[in-house]
Amino acid sequence: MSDEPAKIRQIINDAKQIVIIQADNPDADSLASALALESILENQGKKVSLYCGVDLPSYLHYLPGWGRVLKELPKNFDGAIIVDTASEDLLEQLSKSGTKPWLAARPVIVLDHHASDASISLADVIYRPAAVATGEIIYELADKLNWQLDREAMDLIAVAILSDSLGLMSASTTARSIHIIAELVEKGVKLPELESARRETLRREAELIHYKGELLKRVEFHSDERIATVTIPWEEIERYSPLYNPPMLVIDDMRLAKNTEVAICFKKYKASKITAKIRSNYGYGIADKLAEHFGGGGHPLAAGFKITNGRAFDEIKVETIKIATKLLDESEKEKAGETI
Ligand SMILES: [Mn+2]
Repeated sequence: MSDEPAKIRQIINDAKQIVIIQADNPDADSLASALALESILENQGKKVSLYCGVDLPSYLHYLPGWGRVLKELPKNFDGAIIVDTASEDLLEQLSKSGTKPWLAARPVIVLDHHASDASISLADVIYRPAAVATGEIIYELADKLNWQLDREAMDLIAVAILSDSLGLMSASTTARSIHIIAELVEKGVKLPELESARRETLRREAELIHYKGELLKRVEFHSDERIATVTIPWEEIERYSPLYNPPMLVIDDMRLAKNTEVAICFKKYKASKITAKIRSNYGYGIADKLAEHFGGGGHPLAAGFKITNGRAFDEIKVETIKIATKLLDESEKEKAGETI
């Protein structure tokens, strides 16, 4: 057994009250992983609480148990597990609320599957094996550490894996991810039930249907239509974000245009904060390099960056398109080279 699982076992064995922490960008993998761990550890007689510094988006409310996630870090715990991130930037709310020192004083485990060098300084164990989802890591850990999985935990792990792997179709899905889903089905998980619950989440408030149309009308194409951009101003972030994250309404449609390989959604916040969400089509994986140019990061097909140094939006946008064009040119040249 590599070192980390043994250390994780030790910390869990010694702890009586464990808090499970999600980053400030919760998604189906982080929430389902947190709830699966809650079920697993409670069955071991632990007292478990769940924390996330921001409100869980309403599209996650189909997962039973989301309502137990607290927005304030509970005071009493003697062990913590941070799921689905190893980046301190994504735990800003803990810093803001002044509760971060509580973590520094207790053993902290990080379970994450994102390829990055980020590391949380206050973590005692960072366990980051190659996996398509944090749910996959929990399944493998349960096997190594002899944790019992009940049906609830198995359902949640399946939800986590299927969500982050885009239904087992993403680039980082491995044969092992598919095997795990097969094993879960053998043990009684019913995928059609999970899928029907998830499909309920695709239903949107009626006003979002109109808003999506507005956003699609505002999409701009650049560099021979290879790049599509859309910009979401603060008023729209404020109005629609509680219902749904605006870029996610359109980013996949944007790169369905025939010549488009990269879609970029800018968000303009108050106080000159700007964020960009980048999605590349398969075969044109430049998203991470584009994000890194601006100090951000991610995967080749999905990445993002944040600007807070007051640079003007128009300048950022022009530079983004310029760098994206250069990266696409390079990747096309590489491909041409390969076929010679
Ligand atoms: Mn994840």
